[in-house]
Amino acid sequence: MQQKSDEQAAADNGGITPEMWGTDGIAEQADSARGDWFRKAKYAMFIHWGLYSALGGRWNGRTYYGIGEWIQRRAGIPAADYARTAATFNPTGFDARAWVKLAQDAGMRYIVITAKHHDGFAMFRTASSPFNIVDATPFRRDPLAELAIACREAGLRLGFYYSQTQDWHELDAPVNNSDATPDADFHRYLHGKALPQIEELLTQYGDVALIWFDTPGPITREESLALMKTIRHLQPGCLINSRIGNGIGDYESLGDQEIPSRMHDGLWETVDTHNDTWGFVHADQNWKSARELIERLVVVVSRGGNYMLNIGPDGLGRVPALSARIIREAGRWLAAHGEAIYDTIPSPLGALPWGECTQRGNTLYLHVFQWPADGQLRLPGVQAGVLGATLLGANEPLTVHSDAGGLVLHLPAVPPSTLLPVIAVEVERSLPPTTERYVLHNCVNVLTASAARCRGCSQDKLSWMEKFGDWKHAEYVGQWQGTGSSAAWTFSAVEPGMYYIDVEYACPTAADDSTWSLTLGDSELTFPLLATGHFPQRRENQHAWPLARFRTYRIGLYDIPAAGQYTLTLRPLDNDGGAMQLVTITLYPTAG
Ligand code: JFZ
Repeated sequence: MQQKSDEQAAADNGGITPEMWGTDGIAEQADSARGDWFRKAKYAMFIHWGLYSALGGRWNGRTYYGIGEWIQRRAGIPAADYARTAATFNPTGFDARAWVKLAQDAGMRYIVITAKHHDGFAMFRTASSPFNIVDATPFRRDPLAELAIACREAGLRLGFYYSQTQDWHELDAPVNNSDATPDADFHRYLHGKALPQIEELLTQYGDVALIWFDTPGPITREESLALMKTIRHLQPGCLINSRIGNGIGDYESLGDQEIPSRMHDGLWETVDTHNDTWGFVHADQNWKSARELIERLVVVVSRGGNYMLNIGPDGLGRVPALSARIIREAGRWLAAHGEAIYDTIPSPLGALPWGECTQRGNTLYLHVFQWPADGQLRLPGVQAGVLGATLLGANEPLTVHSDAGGLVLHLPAVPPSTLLPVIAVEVERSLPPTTERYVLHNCVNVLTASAARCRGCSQDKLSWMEKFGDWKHAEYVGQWQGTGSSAAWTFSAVEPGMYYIDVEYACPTAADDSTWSLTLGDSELTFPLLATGHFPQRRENQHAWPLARFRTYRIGLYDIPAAGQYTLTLRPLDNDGGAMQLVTITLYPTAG
């Protein structure tokens, strides 16, 4: 397939370029005082709400799947037509206290709401543009003012999302704006609308926890600094996320819905959404379950980050009922297990095959994703004395013994009826960090691309969207340089046992039938690659092309004969498979 030039691709996409979406790295980090509350809070509510919420992913009788807040761009709605929808925007069901109550029931500690998204419509009282909810709609109320009061009453912090670069209503903000003219003057937009509105946000609503910028695109360092200076001047305690652009800001926002595969340093967050859109879309009922939400929160927190989960209220201001119900269900788990989340630090233990670990003081919180059928939960490699171990929510102390492989906790055969069981283990001293990896026979063991040692191949990340704006991410090992290249994982097995081996990879047609080898000690499995197919290219997608799909194939069975250290090595046996992208290798235990 012929690769399009970047310019050609950008023109086809109405100017949507990869840089637009990209999140910048971050050079500075909040001083500990400014970031302290953020570091402890862990869980937040993100709210995308605007004129697009009333459209709900529909325009002229057609449904647009994917992120609803981009409907203006996706459906090619002229700015004037889009602006006219304000005349009927009347969210009489909006109740700030009800939203805040939901956040509290959910166990969320702060709220960030879209003050102005890319459509340019201000969801607050502003003297800087008539295109706002107070002046342009029959509603006439300022929802941010009501939300600020409700948050203050409840003791929740409130922050504002502000789209600083994209503004599809303003001819002077040319990025992604099909109506923009050659004499567009970004400086005029920045100083005439963006900065004044940010000043309003920082002076009309009391303490602002943070300003959440987005899609920095081509914004210059000078412009990012001007935004930062305004914020520092008006509210020195207000945090700024990395999407202000140009490597500044107080904390890092990872790619949308990106959950890192291992420890990540500094102050950071993962933003996630409950379904596949941020703004309300009628057609999207693909809600993550309460268990999934808790798992995602736990994984992020155990890697050192905050988890901000988005809800998309509809055009009347109502949170979709199923979304609220599921978020409350997750909240009941947090009410009982909050000590394992808030104000914790990442686990000192390396990757645990059965779950995740957080820590406060000398207490380890073990989040057991896979409850062991034999009742033995291993903390491999841990040799510290244990002062006590309990299942959160139960009073019975758990028995613990230690052997050459580490600590073993004896669990009841039947897991407790909670979304995700957590065990608190008090150790006699703080544990040194470990990096060793283990494979256990009473759980499914996943070896990830990011944990591989590469020779003649390399680790990389891939992001793609399937509908539109619903970002997916994968880390993989790729760019194999033929025979002689290899990826290897070293681990310890604490007991003998047999395992099925599942390999998850993407393989373009060109690499089909290339032969590969996976060795473990003296045993070798060889297998041919099977082409996995690829996503058809759409006008709206902008990734490197072609984009293969990931699939999982079982390639055989290994017998691990005895406890000990092993190395699993993957390598091509010919030079045809260089484009194979390996994501995970799973060791799936079986009896025998
Ligand atoms: C942006 C917005 O365009 C979108 O509408 C939504 O508000 C979301 C939270 O943020 O989209 C992005 C921004 C950055 C990345 C992906 C989508 N990224 O860095 O991967």
